[in-house]
Amino acid sequence: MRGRSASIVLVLLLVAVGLGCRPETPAGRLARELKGAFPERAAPTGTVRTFDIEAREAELALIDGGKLRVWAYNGSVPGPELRIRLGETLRVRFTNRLPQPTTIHWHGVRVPNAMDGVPHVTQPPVAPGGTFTYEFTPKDAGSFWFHQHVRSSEQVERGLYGVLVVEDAKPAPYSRDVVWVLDDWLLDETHQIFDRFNSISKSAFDKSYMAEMVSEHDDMAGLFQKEAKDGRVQSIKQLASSMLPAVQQHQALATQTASAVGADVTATTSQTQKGS
Ligand SMILES: [Cu+2]
Repeated sequence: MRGRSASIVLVLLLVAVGLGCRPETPAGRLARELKGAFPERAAPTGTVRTFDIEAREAELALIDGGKLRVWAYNGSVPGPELRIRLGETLRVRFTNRLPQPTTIHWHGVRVPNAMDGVPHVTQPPVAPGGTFTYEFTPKDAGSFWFHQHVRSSEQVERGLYGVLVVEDAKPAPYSRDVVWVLDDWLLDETHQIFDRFNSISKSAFDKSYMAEMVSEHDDMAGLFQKEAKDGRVQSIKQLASSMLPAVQQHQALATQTASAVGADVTATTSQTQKGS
């Protein structure tokens, strides 16, 4: 009997030693170090702040008297400033009046997953004419921004972003709180937004992803060739010659991948053949 209990004690000891010696993973270390640094859950006071946001095309008056066509939340760029207090629940009744699907992402805000606005992952994209209600109680005070999350290189560039300020539950006294949002526009010769958004990610959420990729590499290759031929700018010439092989390699890879996934690249590949 005595031998048996001794061996049980020994086994327990070995288990304890084994647990203690297991090396800590980086994620485990982070979790331990940050424990208690941020509230794990929101503490809703029960007050709900409701905002209506509509994404639609709009025109902004420019200081030179011109009009800039943009896509905007509630007709302004940046969009509305949403201001709530910590503990209050934000409810945004969103309507999409754009010609493209879209979502809203709450940048840097710890939201429930379903409110994160990642199309096809946490919610279906909001189709043109569709609506979606975002509702969450922030866990942290702070100044955040929100923006769309579909074809971002186009939709952010066209103006779809705004500010969310979550004030402390008892804000420190101040005379004035001013929010600045800085951005720049890339305009074309007609003084409108340059509408070649030039990113493969812009079409990541529709079926044209691979086709776009092929076409964009085609554009880049063509541009480099043209600039190099014109010889207008020496540095562009050098850039063109150094980058062209890489661009062509990517173009070939994109074409292969596109045909492997069955993307429709007939239009763009025929251009490629014509151009080269
Ligand atoms: Cu973001």
